[in-house]
Amino acid sequence: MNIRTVATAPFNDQKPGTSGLRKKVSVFQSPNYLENFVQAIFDTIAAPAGSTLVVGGDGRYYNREAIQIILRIAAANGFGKVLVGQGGILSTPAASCVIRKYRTFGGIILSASHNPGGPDGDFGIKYNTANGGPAPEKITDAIYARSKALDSYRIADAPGVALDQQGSFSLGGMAVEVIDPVADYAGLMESLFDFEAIRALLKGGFRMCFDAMHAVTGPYAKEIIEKRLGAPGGTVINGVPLPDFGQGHPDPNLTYAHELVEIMYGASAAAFGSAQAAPLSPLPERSRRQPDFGAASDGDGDRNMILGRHFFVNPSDSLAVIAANAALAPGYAKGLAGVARSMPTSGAADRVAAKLGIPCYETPTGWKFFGNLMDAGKVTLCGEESFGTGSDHVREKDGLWAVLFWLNILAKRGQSVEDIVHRHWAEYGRNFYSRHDYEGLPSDAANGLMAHLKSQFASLPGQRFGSYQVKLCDDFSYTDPIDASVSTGQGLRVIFEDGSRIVFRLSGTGTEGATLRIYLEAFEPDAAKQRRDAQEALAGLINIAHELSELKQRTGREQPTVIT
Ligand code: VG1
Ligand code: CO
Repeated sequence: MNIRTVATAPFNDQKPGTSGLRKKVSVFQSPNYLENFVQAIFDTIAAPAGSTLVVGGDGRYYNREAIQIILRIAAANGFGKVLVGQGGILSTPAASCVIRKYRTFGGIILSASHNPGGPDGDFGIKYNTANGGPAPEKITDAIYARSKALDSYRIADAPGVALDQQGSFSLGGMAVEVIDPVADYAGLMESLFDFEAIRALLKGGFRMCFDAMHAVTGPYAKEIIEKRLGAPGGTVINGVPLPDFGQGHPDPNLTYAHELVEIMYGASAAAFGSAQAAPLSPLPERSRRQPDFGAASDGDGDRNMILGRHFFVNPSDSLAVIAANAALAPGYAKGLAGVARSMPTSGAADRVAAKLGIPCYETPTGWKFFGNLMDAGKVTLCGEESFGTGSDHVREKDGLWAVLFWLNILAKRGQSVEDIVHRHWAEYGRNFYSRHDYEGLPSDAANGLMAHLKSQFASLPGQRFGSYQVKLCDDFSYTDPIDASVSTGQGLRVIFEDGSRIVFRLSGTGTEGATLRIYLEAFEPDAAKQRRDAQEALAGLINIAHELSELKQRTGREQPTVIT
């Protein structure tokens, strides 16, 4: 095999964010950009010669080209074998599953998740370790440091591998195995949930719709929901992964999954969710009677949105409902070791954990912080308010897993989605919750707003705003209970005497300007007051958030771009 060492100049902007390195496609296409980052990963992880790697992505534009480059660099860096999903496809949870099942050294996942794709869209790359989870900060920091010092990379001069055909191939002496991207994952799902009960539910007239948003979950959902569970053909919509996601924004929320929202809400959909809801098109034939259950997943298949008929399940509530009903699924019947949630996620899961007598951990935003807890056997379920739920079956959040968990619960309880959530609130109380995103802000304005908030922290405790009195404010910092690593600057918290909270954070996944996220939470124990609209219930906190942050003066915005 002919290996070339190519001289290169380091880039200074290859710092991984909340979930890997994400940039515009054009940035990744610029000479040596991808090559440098991949070499920085390989230099950092120092895999023994002959190690096996997993490579796959969400099918977005540049996925195939990037995989060919990565394969040639892997061959030149001494890897013995690479497992690649057919067509270059592996959803994020499926990649995690494959890394674990075949005990590989690690894996590279190509995705910018819910960010739009296409030549003008985003691309991303993320390294996962042998446990199947996103590399912890210790490693991503080291990759970044290496990327700033890199002066060459190694690449094999070899023709590309045909990715569309399963089988074993050779690339300059390194084995490349093109695998079925769905089979291992589907098998794992079948081992966790009561497929027979779900099959019976779907046979009995229960109707569902799954929106794959033209992204990676299409083939997975068709195999599992339509083929193995017997849902009628057409249950999965937008089920073919497209390089530009059909020019959509593959983010399963009320704003971007509007086709599903129209189906589930019918004509009243406009009243829900987004400040920017698209105008409704005439109802398609199939939505005359809305399905009982609706779900969507994101670009790389790790997020999920759960809907009932005319009903939205807040992701924080979804985690709590799954925790409370976990014993209904065979894979979780033996009980939960504990649960974990990201700091901005509502405390609904904490209440379930307290009742179950199990610990609940609060981590910074991003799935990489759950890995140590799961590896140590301290938690079984994890969740984030950003439509992410998962368990220790893999080390990534998992969209379809959450959908199947809900189907399992629905099959066993025989109640509607709405009923289950209402009963949950009546039992545990309701944590009213919402996140307001302000996208595309100038970075200076966003940083100034955060600094301004922080500057008030010393004087805020004790101050009253209407019925709310500030108890404490801080900049969230986390000490990992397993390896004692410390992560600072993870979000500004304003906590009130009654437990209500406002959290301010800047996104670490965007590629343009800054995105400010404002997370709002208020607890309502009184069942008679729980069925209000969340925005209405949180109106007081929203005003305080605007006042404290000088949002309008500093950004010129009054309305968020996305409300969830
Ligand atoms: C967002 C979410 C976070 C999630 C991350 C990756 O990060 O808030 O909860 O883990 O995306 O999800 P940020 O830094 O933009 O708030 V995914 O599905 O984009 O891999
Ligand atoms: Co994702």
